[in-house]
Amino acid sequence: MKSTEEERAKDLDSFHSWLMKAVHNGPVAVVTGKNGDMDTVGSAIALAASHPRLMACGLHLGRLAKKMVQHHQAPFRKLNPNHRSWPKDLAGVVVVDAAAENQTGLNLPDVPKCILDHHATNEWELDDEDLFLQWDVKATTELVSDYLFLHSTSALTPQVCEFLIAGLITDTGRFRHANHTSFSTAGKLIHHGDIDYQSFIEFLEEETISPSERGAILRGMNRAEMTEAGPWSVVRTRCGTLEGKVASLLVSIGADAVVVTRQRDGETRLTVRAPRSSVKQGIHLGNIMADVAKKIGGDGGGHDGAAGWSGSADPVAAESAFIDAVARTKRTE
Ligand SMILES: [Mn+2]
Repeated sequence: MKSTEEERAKDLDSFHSWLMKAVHNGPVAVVTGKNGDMDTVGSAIALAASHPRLMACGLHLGRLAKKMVQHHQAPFRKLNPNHRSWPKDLAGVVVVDAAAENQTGLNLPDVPKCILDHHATNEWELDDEDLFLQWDVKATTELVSDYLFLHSTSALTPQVCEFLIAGLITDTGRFRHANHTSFSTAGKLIHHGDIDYQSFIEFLEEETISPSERGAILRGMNRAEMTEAGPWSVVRTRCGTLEGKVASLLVSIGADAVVVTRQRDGETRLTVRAPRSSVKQGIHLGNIMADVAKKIGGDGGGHDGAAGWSGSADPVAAESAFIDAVARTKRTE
């Protein structure tokens, strides 16, 4: 994890050299994480704006990312999971905001790779030609903003600034888990892009939940139960959609951690959240989910206060594995 200013400036120089060499050799794909959240899509689109040979692409656009892409008619190529027809002259791949190759949902081509990420855990396997930037920042768009401010200011159009700040807003939960660097990046972007922040936030927050989704959220809330996990109290529930939303709502009522389980098409998914107070007392959900994956298979990881796991294990077994791991976490005062 790079955290000092010099380390980061050095990283950005290496990244710039890597990228300039790659685009000199041919087109470069900027690949998003498969969840298509605003941070991964905002990072990819903003970075791709810095050079005509860069193309943002990925498996999926999440709800907000789709709204932003449509609103700005931003270039983004949607790929299908079996996608193999990469351009023959493709000279490199930049992966943004994904902690492992399988988090892209794609089979990446055999070209030099560069990873830009801010997850606490990662499972990338890298070659000599590859580059890995892992920063302890609140959003990958922070890293991309720093890069563009330093090496490609002309790419920072008002639209690009909006993509970057949108990723920062969503990954910090509307700045609830922000720190001084995320605030200062946000301030720079608002100033540079001349963004009317209040209209922008109103645009982002316009109601996009359909009546059937509202029903699903209410059922998720209705099924929620409190359970003891060693020294921690965990709220658990099942929900068919918008698990992140349900988890955040449940955290706000005061649990030490929340786990939302979803099962669909033979795949089980856990979405977990914890308030800052639990993180300060020793909970690290990203590490816990990495442990769960070691124990029952599947893929797990994330941040200290927000993480996920997915795999083929039975939902009850998966949820128990999470609760056991929490129970084994010591609570410090
Ligand atoms: Mn992110």
